[in-house]
Amino acid sequence: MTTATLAAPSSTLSSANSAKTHVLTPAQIAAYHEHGAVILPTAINAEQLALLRGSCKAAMDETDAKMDAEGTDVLGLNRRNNRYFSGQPSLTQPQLFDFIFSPLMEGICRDLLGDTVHVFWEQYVVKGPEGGMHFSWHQDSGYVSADTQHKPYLTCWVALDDMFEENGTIYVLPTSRLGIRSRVEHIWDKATGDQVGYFGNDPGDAVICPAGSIALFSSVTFHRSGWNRTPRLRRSYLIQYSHEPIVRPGTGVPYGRSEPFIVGGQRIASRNK
Ligand SMILES: O=C(O)CCC(=O)C(=O)O
Repeated sequence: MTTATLAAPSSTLSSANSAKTHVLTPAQIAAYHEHGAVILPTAINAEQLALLRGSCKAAMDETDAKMDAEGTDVLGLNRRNNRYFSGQPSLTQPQLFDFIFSPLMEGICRDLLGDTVHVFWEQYVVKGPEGGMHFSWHQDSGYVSADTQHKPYLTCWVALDDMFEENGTIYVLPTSRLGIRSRVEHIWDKATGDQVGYFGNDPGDAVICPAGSIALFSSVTFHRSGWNRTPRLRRSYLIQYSHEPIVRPGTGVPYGRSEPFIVGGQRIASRNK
């Protein structure tokens, strides 16, 4: 499968931002279940793109401040001026709720997860210019401990810049090609801090798309991203929605966050700015 076959005709998204129910076509929903991923080109509008871009710098500054406080340039997956994973930015920048709980995201969640949906995680992923580091092959579920039972959840990866191989876009390995549809054990790479779960030769399908596109993939779909070899930042924003609260075994403590969004088919308007 190529990126072209993962992609939806853009015309199908023309009314996405006002959709109350279906955002995806039946063919896109089927593709998601068959391949573990589907791409919606130019799915968000200019206002939403500006909103997401607008908060990105502040999120990076927060990550820098955490590194400052710990007197380090490497914190978890973060490397100063090089690679940023700025987690849960909406908790300090509530304007992001407008996007997280937007009709567009509601429609996507209804189409792919059904009538019970929780916000599980969100983050900016930024690669610095001229060498922003790659990110290793993984399933997002590989970052959830093996003893935490959970149904595969949904990652919505929003391209905030035009994405291509030179600036370190993501590569997706369709589940239909790999034949793996459940979490596998990952190995921690001490040098990068990454969890790594695939060691084969398949390079995956590069997601080459304009800013504002969304790649939707399951938490058991393998993906990676490349180096940024351009002189500009490469920014993405991702939100993960789960079927259920995902909690640390024996503690009741959520792994990420567990905010009800849709419960029993009813949208819970729980977050206002
Ligand atoms: O490089 C990216 O934008 C993707 C990062 C990623 O794969 C992840 O956060 O799970």
